Amino acid sequence: MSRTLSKEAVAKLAEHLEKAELEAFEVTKITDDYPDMTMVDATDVQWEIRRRKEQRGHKMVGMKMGLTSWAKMKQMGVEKPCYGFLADYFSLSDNADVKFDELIHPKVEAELAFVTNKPLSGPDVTVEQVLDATELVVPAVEIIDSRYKDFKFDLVSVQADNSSSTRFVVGSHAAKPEDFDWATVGVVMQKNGEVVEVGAGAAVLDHPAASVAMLASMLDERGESIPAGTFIMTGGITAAVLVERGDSIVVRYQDLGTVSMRFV
Ligand code: OOG
Ligand code: MG
Repeated sequence: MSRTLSKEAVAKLAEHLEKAELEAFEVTKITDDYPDMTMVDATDVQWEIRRRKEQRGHKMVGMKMGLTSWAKMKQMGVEKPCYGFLADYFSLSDNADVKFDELIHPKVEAELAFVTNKPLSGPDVTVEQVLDATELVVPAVEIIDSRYKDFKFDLVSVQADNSSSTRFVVGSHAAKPEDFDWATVGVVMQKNGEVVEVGAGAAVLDHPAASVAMLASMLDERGESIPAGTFIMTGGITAAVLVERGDSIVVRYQDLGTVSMRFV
């Protein structure tokens, strides 16, 4: 797959999408104006958004995979995963008040996150290799907020928009990779006390560690890899749940505690 966008177009699209993120307004999906854009172009735009944040002094604190479960792919009408970066200010503490005004139309997702202790690189990383390179697995809830009108996009548009990344909350219970069978760990999401989604780790590519392996392979296409010490969110286990101001979310993880937040 090759590039179709000029450097100027990449810079312009990155500025456009980042402004929409920072000022919380929705935009039309960028493939409407650039129908020939490829995933390589989209990833160029995403890396340019990342460069802009780093230039302003933000630190990168991890990576995320998106659309790694059938529930999510079906919900969004997309058939392949995407990825994104996590900047320092995306991270909120457990029980946080999430400021609704800073967001457009947020949704929440129950995920598992892996923290690596060895580098992972190349197109053929296995689940076993990921587990061997994992220091900890932690429950994490992602708040996504597509900058696109009505949350409607294609894979190219969403990859350029840093895969809808906006905030995340990490739980306080961490486990060793060998402590649980990550495919069968259950999650229950409650909104305002009512169960709205349930699922298990295997919803993500049969095993959430497979999502880390897929990230290594997607990064490898650009000559990049996953360094030791990387925090990686592996993708929503269930469909994402739309929230409104005033909603409170609790996600219960089997034997791994809860992660909560309130939208204010
Ligand atoms: C894209 C991001 C999806 C996940 O965990 O599947 C994602 C979107 O649905 O807006 O983060
Ligand atoms: Mg997610």
